Amino acid sequence: MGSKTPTHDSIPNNNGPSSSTKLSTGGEPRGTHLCRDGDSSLGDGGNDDDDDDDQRQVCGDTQSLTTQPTLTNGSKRKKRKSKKRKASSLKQSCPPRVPLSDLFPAGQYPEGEIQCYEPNVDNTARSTAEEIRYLSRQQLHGDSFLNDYRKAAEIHRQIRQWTQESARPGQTLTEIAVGIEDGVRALLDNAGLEPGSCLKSGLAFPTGLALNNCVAHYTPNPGQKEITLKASDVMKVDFGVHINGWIVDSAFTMSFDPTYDNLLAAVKDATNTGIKNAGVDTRISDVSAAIQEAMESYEVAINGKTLPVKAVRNISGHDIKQYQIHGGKSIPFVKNNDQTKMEEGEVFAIETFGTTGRGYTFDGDGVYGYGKNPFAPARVASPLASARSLYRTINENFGTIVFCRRYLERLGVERYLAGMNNLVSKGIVEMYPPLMDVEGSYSAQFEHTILLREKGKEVISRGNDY
Ligand SMILES: [Co+2]
Repeated sequence: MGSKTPTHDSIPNNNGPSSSTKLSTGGEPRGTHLCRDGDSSLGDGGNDDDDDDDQRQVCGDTQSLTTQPTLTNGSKRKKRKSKKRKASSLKQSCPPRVPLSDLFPAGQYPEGEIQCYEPNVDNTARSTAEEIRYLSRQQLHGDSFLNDYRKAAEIHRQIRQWTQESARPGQTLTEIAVGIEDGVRALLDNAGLEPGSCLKSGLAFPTGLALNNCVAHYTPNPGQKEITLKASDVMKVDFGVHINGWIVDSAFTMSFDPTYDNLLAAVKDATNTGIKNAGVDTRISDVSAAIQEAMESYEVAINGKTLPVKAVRNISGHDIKQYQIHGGKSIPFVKNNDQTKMEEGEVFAIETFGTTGRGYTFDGDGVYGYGKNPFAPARVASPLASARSLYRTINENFGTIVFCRRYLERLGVERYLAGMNNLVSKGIVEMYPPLMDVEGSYSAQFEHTILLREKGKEVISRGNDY
């Protein structure tokens, strides 16, 4: 999930030179794969059959940035789960419904990609204030914290792999979103229907399925006109998994037409460049500049017209705090003078958005989701009974986790719109609208969550796909 940033009017609109050397990377994931089992990473390696080796993808693999991640092209054979397999060689089902704790009976989840900090980074000199903040983030060294975080990341990998294989033109966005959400809940082994259970684990924000010139923050709402995915659409898929409020925020882009391969490649490159440049004591402005340079070295030809890929100016990457998707630090995708540094123990969502449009978003019609203001009082004094009861529901089930109307309605909440509008008007709940670029433009997004650990950064959501 991206965060909106203040305007940087002083930033020159530099589209950068085009590069023909980068045109080969390409546009994965484009979803050319059949749904299959035998695709999850396994606690024991799971080499029980040899006839499906050609189609196995181990999600937990670490991935070098210099290697182009490629998903294996699926063969048309569809495997069925064999009953004679031992419990320890259990495979993820299709659609994914096997709890992750069953796939990893030892309870240890795979680590993400570990990247060393750049050697020129001096992370010995910490100011006193930074030191104090660092000590308050000691949880990054706790075993259960890290293991839970890795579990959420593995769930993200398995669900997105299934999404890349199964999401197809002709499906409605509701089908795709609900498929992702049902999968996440099943793998967490938490349906999230009991009071308070969504706070233990669950979806960390509304599943984003933003098409084309809708850059970010679109999710289908109940009772509204269905959108059907088309073969010409560029779809950003942005979903989050949390355990105990610690959020894996990761996103990718799907297209079904090679026209957009360069757009996707530009944004994937920009995000990986941001990850590479992130580090303890790194100035955020340096990360932003590197991101912009990578992104704007690409161009894309659409309908015979060559267009520069622009970095979107008013959305940012962000740090993540417990139960808080946007912790307060922003990483723009364009050059800036922010002297803020990244610090040890922090968690960042490194994401970038590129567009063929203006590169500046405006609010679209409708609602993406709602999030409680972290500084809101425990109780509200509203004359509206529906606002008071809705606020109790929000506190009990979401706290400061951003949610959408579908998440509310599956809890059985009805007739909440007047109450919600009341809470929004009081500033107790923030409403998030869709973020749009100009009509006819196309945009893409890639995003990973990284942990700035003592010895290196862990790209916890890294997979074979991106
Ligand atoms: Co995000």
